[in-house]
This record gives sequence, C-alpha cells and structure tokens, in this order.
Amino acid sequence: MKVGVFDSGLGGLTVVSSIQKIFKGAELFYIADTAYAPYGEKTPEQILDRCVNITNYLLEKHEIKALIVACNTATSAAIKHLREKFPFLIVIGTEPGIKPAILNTKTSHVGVLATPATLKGDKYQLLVNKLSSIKNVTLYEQACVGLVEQIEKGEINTPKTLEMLEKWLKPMRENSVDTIVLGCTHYPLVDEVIKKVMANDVTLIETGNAIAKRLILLSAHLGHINEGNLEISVCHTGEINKQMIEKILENKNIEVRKCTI
Ligand code: DGN
Repeated sequence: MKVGVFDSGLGGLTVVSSIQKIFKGAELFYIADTAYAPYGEKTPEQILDRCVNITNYLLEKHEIKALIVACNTATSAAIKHLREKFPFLIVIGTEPGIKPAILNTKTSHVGVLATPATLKGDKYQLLVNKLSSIKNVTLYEQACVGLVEQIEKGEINTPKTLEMLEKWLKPMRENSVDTIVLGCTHYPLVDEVIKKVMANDVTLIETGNAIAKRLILLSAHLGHINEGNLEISVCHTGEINKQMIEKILENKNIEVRKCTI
C-alpha cells in the first residue's frame, strides 16, 4: 500500500511516526517541502500550487494510492481542491482536534495553538461553529508565528522557544485551560516544553493517531501485503536536520534524499 505524506518541513513526520506504530503494511513516501516552509505565511494560492505539484510528483514517481496532507495549514488551503483534482486517490487531511478537546475539558477552557493561516482559514471557523453546540467552551486561540521555524532548526528546549511559548501560554495558564489542541503537526515536537510552561496536568491533543486509524479504515479494501517501508525526500538545498528526523522517528537508520519538485 503506497502512501504519500507531505508537510512544509519535518513536522509531518509526527504523523508518519503514528502511522508506523499501528499500520505495518504502509509503504510511506514522505516529502518535506522545506524549501517552501513555512506554509503558514504563504497565500492559499501559493500553498495550493505546492500541494498539486507534490501530489503529481508522488503519483508519477511512486504511484501512490493514498495521500496524507500532514499539515493543518495545507489542509485548510487545499484539501477540497486536491479531492476534486485527484478523485481516484484516498486523500486524508489534518485538522485541529477541537472535538476531542471539547469532550476532554473539565474547566471548559480550551487552548488552540496553530499557524496564522490555519486560524484565519474558513475551514477552521466552520469546524468551530459546527462544534459549538456540543458544549459551551471558551477557546483561547493563539497563532504561533515563528514556532515552526524554531522547530525546523531543532531549537526545541532553547531559551528563545521557551520565551515564545511562555508569552503565548500565559493567558491559558492564568485562565485554567486544561486542554490544548496542537493545531500544527510540528507542535507535538515541543510537547514537553508546553507541559513545562503550563505547570499543570494539561492534556495535549494531537492528530497523528486519528489520521493513522483513518488511513487503515479507508484503505482496508486495497489489501496490505507488503512489509512497510519509509522513504524521506527533502525539497531543500541546505543542510538536512538528520538528527531531528532520527529523534522524531526513534530510528537511527533512516535514509534521507534530496529532491526538486
Ligand atoms: N506542520 C504545518 C501545519 O500543521 O500547519 C506547519 C505549516 C507551516 O509551514 N507553517
């Protein structure tokens, strides 16, 4: 079962990691579109353009049967169009786990961390409106400008990252937020720092597991007979952060190639 996965950088590997844990028959082809990161500050048209080019590349080179947009920002800008343009593909997007957060919170105060593009997108607003009838919850939304870049540089527990998170999380900590939605696939990589700053037993909601389960469900009819495999390609001319990749996937034997799309 050949599955293409992509993100604007290494963040989508958090989704790959979840898939590898429960779907052993997936042959994964991951594209880290680092040259165009961060998507969060691009226009919807620019993001859509990249998504279409990457999908065409994955289809031509690897004949994928399913595509995972492992990026909230790209899902918001492009998922509808990708489903229309590639109707023969299983296309799975990523969206902030607002529903599990609403169901989890005891204080009815929920934090949402995401990129500016995700929070501004119609898709996010529709999701929030749709879920507002479940329970009356106050949302503390925070656009984390610059956090993706920090993570891509491997600056996880550095004073600058800590300072950024301290500023964004302070209102949440002071208002009894007990559940925070990680609305960007990069953010699980700073989960420990977020917990440290919150200084309470905050629950963090990420989406990798839900995506992995959805992939298994939607692809069941295709049969999964192979062993599973992972190939990582990075669209980037600079140095590749191999250490970060190994850390996310808890594996030191990963081959990483460069590609141009
Ligand atoms: N991992 C992407 C997301 O989930 O939105 C980051 C997007 C970006 O490049 N800022």
